Amino acid sequence: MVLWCRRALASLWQWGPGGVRRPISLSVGASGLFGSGGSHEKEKLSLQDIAELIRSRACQKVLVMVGAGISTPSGIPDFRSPGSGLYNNLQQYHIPYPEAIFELEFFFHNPKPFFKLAKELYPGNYKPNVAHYFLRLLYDKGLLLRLYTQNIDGLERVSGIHPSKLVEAHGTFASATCTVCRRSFPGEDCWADVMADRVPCCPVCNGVVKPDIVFFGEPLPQRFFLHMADFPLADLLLVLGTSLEVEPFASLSEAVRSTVPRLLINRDLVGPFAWHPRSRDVAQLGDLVRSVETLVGLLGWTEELQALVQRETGKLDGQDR
Ligand code: CNA
Repeated sequence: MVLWCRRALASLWQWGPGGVRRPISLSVGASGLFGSGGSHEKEKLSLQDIAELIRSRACQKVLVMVGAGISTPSGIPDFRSPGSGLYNNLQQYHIPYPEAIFELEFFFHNPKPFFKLAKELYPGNYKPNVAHYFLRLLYDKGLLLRLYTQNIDGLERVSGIHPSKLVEAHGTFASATCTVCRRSFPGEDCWADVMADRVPCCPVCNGVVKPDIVFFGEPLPQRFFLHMADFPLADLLLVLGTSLEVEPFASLSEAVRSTVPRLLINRDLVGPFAWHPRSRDVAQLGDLVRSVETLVGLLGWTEELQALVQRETGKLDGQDR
């Protein structure tokens, strides 16, 4: 299973209605192609219903899929947000087209643009925000079946979610591999070079050492295959901050059973929520932090979340000093 981007399809929706919008909640599943959910078929859910399913523990196997949009409130630009996204700000990298920065062929031709971006995204530069800590609360309460992330910033780990509950589907900076002799290195071995704007090289064969970030055309990590066990088990799917344009990750959102409620928290309606809606889909559109705070309010977890954010941010600030 290799990584690829729906570039052709992407153009159909990625520049949809933009700008700042108030969060709104929609039931999007009028006639789901995959929504053969028997008695659930006509039942429309709201954000409040989703909160009640979690709060009452009617749903205890919550799967979460996230993308770059959960980290923009931490200050890390996503790919596709018009204006602020990396794809609109790549002039500084001198690349022929945006995806080139994550393409192997281009990397072998010129690895410098990727390492310039890597320097920006390297773990340690940013802190988790309320969205990460909301997911941490799900984990603390024993409700998180697994968190599938496309992000390479490592903020899910930093928020305190145990790695066994994570699938870092697009890889990690925690390790790196020589592109010539395939020797593996701890990620921190590259750190000094990346920070000094040098391309890290293998001490044995002098090949370029690439952090284990999955590029387009590369296979996904073995842990990605956990989806085959996880998705049939899930009783609720939360999808946060992703355009659902990168495959095979995007298609996971269709791998839960057709009766399982799916909640999208994102600025825009994306992926199957737009073009394969199911009857039990809910979309909370608008600013992600406000949407998460609304959900957390409905759950009655606001004070707990605030205390967690304060405690964990304090710990991280202490490490900075
Ligand atoms: P994307 O395609 O850029 O989509 C992000 C989505 O989040 C878009 O639909 C945005 O509208 C939405 N969004 C962004 N900020 C907010 C906000 N504040 N409130 C509400 N919605 C918001 O990113 P995807 O993750 O879908 O694409 C997958 C790529 C992006 C993966 O391969 C990642 O490795 C890659 N990426 C990761 C990071 C990171 O690790 N933080 C940063 C940039 C890109």
